[in-house]
Amino acid sequence: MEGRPAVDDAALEREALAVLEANWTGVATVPAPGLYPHQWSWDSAFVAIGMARHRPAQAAQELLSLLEGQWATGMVPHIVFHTPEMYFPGPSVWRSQDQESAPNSVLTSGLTAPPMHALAVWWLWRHGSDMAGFVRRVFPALAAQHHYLATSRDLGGAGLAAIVHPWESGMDDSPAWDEPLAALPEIRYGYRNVDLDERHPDSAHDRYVWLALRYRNAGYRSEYLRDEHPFAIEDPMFNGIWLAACMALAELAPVAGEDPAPHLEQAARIRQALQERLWDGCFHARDLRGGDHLIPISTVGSFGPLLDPALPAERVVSLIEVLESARFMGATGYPVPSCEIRAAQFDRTRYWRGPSWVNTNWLLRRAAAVHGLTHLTQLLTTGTLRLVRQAGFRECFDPFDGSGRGCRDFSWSAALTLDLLADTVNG
Ligand code: 2M8
Repeated sequence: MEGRPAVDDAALEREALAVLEANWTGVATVPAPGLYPHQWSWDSAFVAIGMARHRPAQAAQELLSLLEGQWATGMVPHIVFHTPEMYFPGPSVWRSQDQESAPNSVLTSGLTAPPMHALAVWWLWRHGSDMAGFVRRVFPALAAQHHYLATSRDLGGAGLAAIVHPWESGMDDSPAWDEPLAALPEIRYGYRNVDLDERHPDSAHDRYVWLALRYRNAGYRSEYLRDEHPFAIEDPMFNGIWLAACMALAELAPVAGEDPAPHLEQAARIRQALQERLWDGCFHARDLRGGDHLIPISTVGSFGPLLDPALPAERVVSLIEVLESARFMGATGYPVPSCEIRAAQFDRTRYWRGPSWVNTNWLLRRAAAVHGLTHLTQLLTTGTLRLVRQAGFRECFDPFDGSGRGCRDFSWSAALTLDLLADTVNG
């Protein structure tokens, strides 16, 4: 389905629902037909958020299907393979079936992804109806996911979760990972995914695969991650999302008959560590390996901690200044470039190195709303809707001219459009 410009909100909503219907497999929603034929973790959370007001039962099923792939360690994998559809790196790379803690019913990857899921369940509870039973059912899984992050991923020992692969950030090719990737050995496997080739800087994809294989060969052990794995980064977006997810769990706890206190305490630990470890005038990712330092580039991920309603007011002001400045959305026609535009690595055409994405726009809009920044909230809503109206539900967009890039009929672009439209309608 090509992105026809939808003139009115009702038409846009119908088109979004049609895309999601086409991408629904009966079990879960694929991110896009063809290139992404399985279930991706944070994609499913965004789909559930968008479907919350329209098809809450399907949104709940989406999350249950994803959680079917959760490991006994609590780890929620970044891909769940419900079908034998070809994809690289697929089950033969991850070999989840060889892991005692991996589920028997589905094959999965061995990495995780930004923990959006408690926030998605909270969204469903808030906007769907009759969700208390669903909340009670998934609460233990979400708590286990957070426990896994707090125990197996606190590689810096200060309360933040570290990502151990660029894929875990969801912002795979972000320039923030260039330097830590460049410190890895030069790898040439020779096998390439032609569809992905144009996206990745030279040899990056081989390094991605190499990192994944090292982790797999170490049996996905947390001791290996702590002591040996050569890529470990505290990312402000991943941790900002985790903090918001902890707050969501705390609000859901009474519905599930659980104590909110541990989740609020977890959120407070993340909050403190974000301030102490990732702030230097803006939030930056910390490389725990290359001499333990902050990576000096601002990306859309730098704004993740804005999702925290308790972020100190002066930090909110500084971050919003950067976001609205000519470094980010102040100089582009459309919100929000994935990398600051004055950086040498900025590239308006390359996936996660410049283009605007609907999911990060949605997250920043949520952050703006949480801080009562009405004007910015509206700007992000209308700017994002303008992108999809003009270019369709593309994977990402040129932040200067709004033209679409990457896949067409991309699920989270369609789903989050539904959420933006609902909020527009309801004021
Ligand atoms: C992209 O990630 C996959 C690897 O997992 C890829 O590069 O092929 C990212 O944009 C990620 O955030 C997203 O979840 C995934 C599926 O949409 O695609």
